[in-house]
Amino acid sequence: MRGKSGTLPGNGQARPMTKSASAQVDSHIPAPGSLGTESLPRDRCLELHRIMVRARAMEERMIKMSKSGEGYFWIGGPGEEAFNAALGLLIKKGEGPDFDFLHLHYRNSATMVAMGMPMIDGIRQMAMTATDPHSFGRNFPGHFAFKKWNVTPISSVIENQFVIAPGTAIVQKRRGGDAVTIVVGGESGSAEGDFASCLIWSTRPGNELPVLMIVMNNGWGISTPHGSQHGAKNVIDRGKPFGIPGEVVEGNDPVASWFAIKRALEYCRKERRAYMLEAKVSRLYGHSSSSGAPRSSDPDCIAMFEEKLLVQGWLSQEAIERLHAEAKAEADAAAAQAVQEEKPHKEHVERFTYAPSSVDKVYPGDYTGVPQRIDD
Ligand SMILES: Cc1ncc(C[n+]2csc(CCOP(=O)(O)OP(=O)(O)O)c2C)c(N)n1
Repeated sequence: MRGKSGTLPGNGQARPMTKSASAQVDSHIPAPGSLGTESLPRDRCLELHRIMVRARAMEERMIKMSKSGEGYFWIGGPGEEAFNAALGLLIKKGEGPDFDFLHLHYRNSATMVAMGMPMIDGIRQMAMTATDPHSFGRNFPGHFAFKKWNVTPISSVIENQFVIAPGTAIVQKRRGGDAVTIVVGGESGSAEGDFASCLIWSTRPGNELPVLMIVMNNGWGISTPHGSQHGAKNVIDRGKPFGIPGEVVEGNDPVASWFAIKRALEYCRKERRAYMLEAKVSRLYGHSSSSGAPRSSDPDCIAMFEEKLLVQGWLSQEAIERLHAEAKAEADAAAAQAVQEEKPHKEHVERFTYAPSSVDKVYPGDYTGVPQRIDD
């Protein structure tokens, strides 16, 4: 089947193709370099594109909030949408050890959107509202925490997720099944000892763990170029002495990312061992609002994917513009609503500091004060 046209909700009419254009395209978009052996069909490509556009619109509205006083500090994921959208769709989503555990970093917004997070929930964190389901308005934006999907709290102290991840993977290994632990961080953070701890704990002989270690390589650690600090050619090379297979993927391409993530997850699910992925990505608005969040000249994964969708004839220029406008309107409406919502109260500051425990006598509940003396 060649150049199939049609509509998807919100995607508008596909552009009618000329004969010569239809001769050049197929019903799938191939991953670059795969010689067509790995390709995704139209509906999946349009789904990925729509997630990427909505995640970008959410983040751009949040950047605006950081400048307008509707929020303060901003950090987030523009430039990582292609890889993160694919990741979100490939996760075995749910709560508890039979589902994938996610130890994400602060640029994973498109993963959360792909998993089904409503835009307003990301924006609520930016607006610091009590209704923010991730931190009740008490953390930076992009610092998701969502128990129902095994999204463990994201920390702004970089890389500690890599030393926590083996913990959930140990539980999954003991339990059996095919659920895995996925841990994500930046390439600069991989210089931290926590990254080395993950390599060691994931590969102890006889105790190998189903951990997918993902390094999002945007080439920068705030203002320090990666190349000036790391002697290894690729970050994944650091897994080799531990017997961890790995792959470097063009993270700006959603199709290449899809197949690399799929391969990695299949390995971890089946072999119950660690795998490493390094995604080359862009950083489109600098490190954070602290550097003004200016738009960079890095390649834009959305624009690049749209060129392919146009060639396929799956979206017209008008349909693309309409999609962006719809996403922007959704983000604007979410921001307008979020800023009206309840703010946290001072008595909320220490809530949910500790999880309730049925076995801990000292801190049995959500501990928010000095423990009482226990008399046996
Ligand atoms: C333990 C720790 N050290 C330093 C910092 C300050 N810091 C915040 S982000 C960052 C750079 C992170 O770069 P990278 O890991 O490549 O991720 P990126 O932000 O580029 O996605 C640093 C050094 C921190 N938050 N935590």
